[in-house]
Amino acid sequence: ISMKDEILKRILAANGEAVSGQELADSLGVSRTAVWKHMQTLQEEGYTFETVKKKGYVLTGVPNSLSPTQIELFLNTERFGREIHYFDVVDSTQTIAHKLAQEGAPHGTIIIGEEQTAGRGRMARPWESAKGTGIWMTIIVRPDVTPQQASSYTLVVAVAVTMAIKTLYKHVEPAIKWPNDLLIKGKKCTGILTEMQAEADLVQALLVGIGINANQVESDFSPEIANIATSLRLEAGEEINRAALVASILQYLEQFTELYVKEGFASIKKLWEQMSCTIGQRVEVTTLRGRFEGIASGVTDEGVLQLIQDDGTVRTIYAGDIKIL
Ligand code: BTX
Repeated sequence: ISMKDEILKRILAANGEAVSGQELADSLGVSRTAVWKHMQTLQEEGYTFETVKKKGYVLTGVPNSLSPTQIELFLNTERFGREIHYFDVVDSTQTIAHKLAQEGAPHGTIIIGEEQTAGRGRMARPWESAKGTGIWMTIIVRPDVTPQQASSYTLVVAVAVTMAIKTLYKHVEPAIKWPNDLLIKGKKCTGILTEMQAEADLVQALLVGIGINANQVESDFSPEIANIATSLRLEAGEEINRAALVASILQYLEQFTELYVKEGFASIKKLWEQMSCTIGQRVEVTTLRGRFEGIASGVTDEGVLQLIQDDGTVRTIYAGDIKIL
């Protein structure tokens, strides 16, 4: 931890009380001028301070940034988010995650970009990732499961993100659209993309991409998605603290991942079904094999969607896109 971060930690720990520059200098073994220079840098990063005469610095504002320092302020996990790779601009956090995972990055490593120039969804569809507005993050997860079992992990992630949003923003009600979207009042606020590095029967790593529209206003979305997308800020009516949300997601995801590895998706299925807006609905499913219509009746213990077609037969859907009719 750098001297600047150490100073920041102490000021944050003071919880709104003044911290004297002289005391900082003495206890850290540096000069007053050095402390003052670090304070300047912190201000350039977006922290704001008030100087109280004879008392010292009082923190009055933190930047809405996803820098490791910001996230660590809120982080309560053991392994998730304990290694953070943070970038201003990336093509896609997925690409970086693939490379880091191959190089042996530990379970729980996260990659965050303030902006993605080539953010992607499933089937190489583009994912809009404007600068500083959203959470564009990939988590490297190394669960002890088979590649076959891993296909339901996306649903586990959806539950964790939903829990985090509901905990921090009580009036926002996201609903999960099978398999990988969170909708608020029918509009998409979150997309999840899970990719895998595996050998025959062993998962090396899951690369869990999470894209959350946090602080966009309507004019931030391109015309292509303006009618189908929303942001948490638009729904909650307040500025979203992205670092706090990231920390909360990581905490829920760490818990649910442990449960999922021990007891399988079945242990999370009830929660998933409660949070889903898909089950019980008439839907149209587009898969690589064709288009099917029917009632989405539930998911199996493996996370596979069950569709009751009009002739009464049940079709199992492993992958596809759903339109709620
Ligand atoms: P998806 O294939 O389900 O959804 C992609 C579709 O969603 C697009 O075709 C477009 O219609 C719509 N869309 C694009 N951008 C947005 C947006 N910002 N908000 C709402 N709708 C949008 C969903 O794929 C999975 C997305 C994962 C994104 C994360 S971000 C971090 C990581 N890095 C990366 O490149 N992808 C993941």
